[in-house]
Amino acid sequence: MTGELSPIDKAKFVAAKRAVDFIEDGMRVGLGTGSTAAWMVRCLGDLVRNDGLKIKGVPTSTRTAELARDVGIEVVTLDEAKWLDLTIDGADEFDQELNLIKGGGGALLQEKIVATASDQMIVIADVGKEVESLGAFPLPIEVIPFGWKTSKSLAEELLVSMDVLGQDVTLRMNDDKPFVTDEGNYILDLHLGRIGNPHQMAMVLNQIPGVVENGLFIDICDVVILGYGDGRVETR
Ligand code: ABF
Repeated sequence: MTGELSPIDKAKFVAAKRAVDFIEDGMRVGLGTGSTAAWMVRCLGDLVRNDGLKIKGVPTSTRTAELARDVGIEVVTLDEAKWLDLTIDGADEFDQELNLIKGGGGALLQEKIVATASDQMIVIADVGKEVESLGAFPLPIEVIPFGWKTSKSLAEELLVSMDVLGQDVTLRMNDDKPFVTDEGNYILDLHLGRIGNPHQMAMVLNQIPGVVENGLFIDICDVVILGYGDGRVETR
């Protein structure tokens, strides 16, 4: 499955492989999105096909649903599963308190709903995702297409009122068109540099009319499994 991997892919793979050790027979498991989560889905598929592991997977995107089915995982909706034992997902950044920025892949809304409906959330990441403070990675917010320019202006005003300097808000594009999420929404990326108070930021952003959700995951992640390019794995 792995062949000769680049150091970054090896880091993602070893973190993913360690994370599937936490999955037990009969569990209902949230399946994250992104290249690291894709390794986890492939590793889990191996366990299902080769070791007869029986689980139900709840994917966080159409991409992950397709991959999960391809590798033999039984896919159910969150409403069918009702509650999950465990979610394993990637992240764009995590800090010492295990707060996260997610949504670089555009699936933050389903990812947050699924992670919140889980007894435990494990994040798998390569070592480059660990930061002292969140914000170097642009913070995504998902907005409904209606009036998105107004939502963008309100987000800009909010950042000024919070004394966030050097802020810049951009509409995420895909070729020449706005990027559209699985829910048919747009993504605004907030280029903040540093987020001084992630708790406050997460709360106030969701007060803007038109904002469906933001990519700050506060007090949701329980464990981070960190992979290194030389194959080492650490837990935070
Ligand atoms: C998902 O995939 C997202 O929340 C995050 O934006 C992204 C991480 O991607 P990768 O694992 O490819 O770095 O987990």
